[in-house]
Amino acid sequence: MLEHKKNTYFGTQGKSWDGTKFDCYIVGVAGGSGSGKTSVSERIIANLNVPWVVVLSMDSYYNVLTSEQKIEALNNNYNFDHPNAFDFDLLLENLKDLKEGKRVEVPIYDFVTHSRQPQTNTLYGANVVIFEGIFALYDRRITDLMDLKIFVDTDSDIRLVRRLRRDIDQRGRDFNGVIQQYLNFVKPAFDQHIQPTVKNADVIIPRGLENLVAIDLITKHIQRQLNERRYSFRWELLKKIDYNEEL
Ligand code: UZR
Ligand code: MG
Repeated sequence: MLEHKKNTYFGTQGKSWDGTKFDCYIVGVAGGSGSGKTSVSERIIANLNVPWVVVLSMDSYYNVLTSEQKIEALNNNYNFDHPNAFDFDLLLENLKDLKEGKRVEVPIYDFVTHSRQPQTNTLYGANVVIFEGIFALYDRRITDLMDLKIFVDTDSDIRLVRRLRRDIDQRGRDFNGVIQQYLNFVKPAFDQHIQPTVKNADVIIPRGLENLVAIDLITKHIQRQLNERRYSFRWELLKKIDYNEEL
């Protein structure tokens, strides 16, 4: 039960307190690998004075690989930075449901086996969903669902240094492997497919997490829009939820 509780986020399905249609506020955060998307998203959440804000990561929506693709991946020859590597249809379905406050089962991608784990993360009723990933602003069907579209614009040398550190420290890769992958896939994908999505953004954040002014402005904007939609009611709603009963 505790396990279940950990992965479940509550709300009332599809309805607000007065029975009107629930409308979740969706923020998209795009940018190259290592640009600071995750950190910016977490900072926005920390600054927002709103309950039930969740981050949804594009990493959850990697396609399950075939056995041939798994061999390519093992040899650093599979392109995880290409739009084809992602399941945009499932992502669209999940975001549409979240927008309406419906329950969704978010896949858990296992980067070791390159498949989806049997368990999922159950998510529903969030007031704000921050969707972050390299292709967050790539698919028009998905950007159409967003209330605010952000592109984190960080210098490529900084991104490369971060990527090197992260892959070596946290992902068990070696220096040459990271460089090979960066030059073969990460950099070309950024230039061809990711950087051009900057034109779909409402706001561009130079320097990522460092840019406290931009993050502060963005947070205030979201807060104001939520207040205009009378989101304060959700505080009341939350008080009424009895977690144990819901389980
Ligand atoms: P971001 N990635 C991993 O290497 N391992 C994971 O478990 C999840 C993602 C890589 C992915 C892509 N490519 O380049 C990048 N590979 O992370 C996107 N291989 O994630 O935006 O956080 O950098
Ligand atoms: Mg990240």
